[in-house]
Amino acid sequence: MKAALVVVAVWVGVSGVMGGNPQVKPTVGQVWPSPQMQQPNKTYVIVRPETFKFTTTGHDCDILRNATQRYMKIMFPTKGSRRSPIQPWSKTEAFTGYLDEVTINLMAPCEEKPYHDMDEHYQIKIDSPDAQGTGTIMAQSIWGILRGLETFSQMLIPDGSAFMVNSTQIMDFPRFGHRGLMLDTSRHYLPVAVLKENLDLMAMNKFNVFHWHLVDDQSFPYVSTAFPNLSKLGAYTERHIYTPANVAEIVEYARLRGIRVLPEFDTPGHTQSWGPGQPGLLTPCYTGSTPSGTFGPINPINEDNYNFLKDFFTEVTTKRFTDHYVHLGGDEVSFGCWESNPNITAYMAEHNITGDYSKLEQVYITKLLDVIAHLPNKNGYLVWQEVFDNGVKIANDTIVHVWKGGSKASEEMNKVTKAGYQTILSSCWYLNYINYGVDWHGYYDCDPTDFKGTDAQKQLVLGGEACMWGEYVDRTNLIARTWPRASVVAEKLWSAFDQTQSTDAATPRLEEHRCRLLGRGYGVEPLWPSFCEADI
Ligand code: CP6
Repeated sequence: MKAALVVVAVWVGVSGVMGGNPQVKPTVGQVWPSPQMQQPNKTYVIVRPETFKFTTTGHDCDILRNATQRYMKIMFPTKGSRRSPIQPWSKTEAFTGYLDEVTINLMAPCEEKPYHDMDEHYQIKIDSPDAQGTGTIMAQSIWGILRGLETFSQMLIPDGSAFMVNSTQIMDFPRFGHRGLMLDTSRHYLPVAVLKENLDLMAMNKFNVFHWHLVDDQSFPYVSTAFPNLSKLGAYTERHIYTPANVAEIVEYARLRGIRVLPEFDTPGHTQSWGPGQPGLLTPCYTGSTPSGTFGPINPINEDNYNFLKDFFTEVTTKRFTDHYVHLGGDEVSFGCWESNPNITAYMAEHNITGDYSKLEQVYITKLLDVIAHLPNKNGYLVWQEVFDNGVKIANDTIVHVWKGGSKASEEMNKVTKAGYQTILSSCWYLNYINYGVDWHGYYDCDPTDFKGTDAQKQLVLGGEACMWGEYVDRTNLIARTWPRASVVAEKLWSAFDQTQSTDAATPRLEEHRCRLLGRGYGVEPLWPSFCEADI
């Protein structure tokens, strides 16, 4: 990482064009999210779909072969739209040759799966010393190559039956290591095909974490082999589920795109759907001295529950999901049911915490974290901010997920990092809120390091996530409501701080990006009154 940054600094010094006016026309061929450094050139090369190919000179692997095949189809679709630029192409530009081959140079062996803080640097050089253009995508890691391929695919400017590409140099890397998108598959079931479509779009926006909020109060679609009743009795139907094969399919689809799958199993609140399949798990609520038949959060005083959680999370982290991290939730625990239960009242008296229900929540979380600390794979974990807010003792390397406060989350970011915890931000990126009118400026004006704090504190900010909660979203509107609004967050998390300060500058590029995604066949919604050739 360090070495690469030194190279980068020298390179900026030479080019000195960074942060130039991103509104230069045409916007077609400009890359979203904006590369850290790009040196445009006056000359262009021509790419002919019939003759173009990717070759590899460095290391090779399944991820790379899959990616080059995928990008050939993305760049040169056999059916579907081949669109002309939004802005008329100026024929005065200089064409200096044909680019028939882009060489992919992966300089170190492939890594098997994506992980937090993986290297995503890459460089692209397009040149035309003579009539034959040359192109290379270079990186130290397969993840950088994937990002570079996406960038290259966006540089193609449709022109009749061929494409033009600027003879440019790009040196690029992400500003933040954690660039996530959260989807909720409990409020509404999302078919595997839609989740894959969403992963395609994530890759096209250089997101690298799919945070999968799998289960919640409304349904339990996740199939556990150790506890099959959870989904048998907790899913909407026996078809609205994610089998082990489905999960493997999603994890693999994401891996091939350099995307981690971060599963969330939110407890002790938001667990109504767990109840039917696991008797004794939830707290029985009482009316007076008799059980009312309704249930509350996980029952923290039933010791059997911790054995269940140990077996459940062992399966999740060893058999289904491959990421080092798991998200443990811990948000929005309501205390009413605990208050009504006489056994809980007695327990609290015994432990000298009478009346202090956040202390009881702490008892639960502390024991859960003890379970997690002893998992076979020694997984890391994230929690929603309440766990920190309520003063629960959490491990030093816990990642605190800040989601409250809308655009005023800076005080919380300050507190969390002052306490020495790593953090990711979502507060200002709740995509489930929608407005009439242009509603992405707020996402673009939000910055995860925009809080009072020392440099050391800012170093603890790993990035952020856009969240799409599922109460009003199912397969019919997921893609349109999420995209291209999530693209705005993607650029904030990838591109340099100085490049992402102006919504005006972003506007024509975002418009072009939306049209590009539409042209690739995704039902992404418009941002304002606009025209996109791919519309018809
Ligand atoms: N479900 C869970 C939710 C929300 C949260 N957790 C939520 C809260 C406020 C808004 C949207 C979603 N639906 N489990 C909060 C993290 Cl505005």
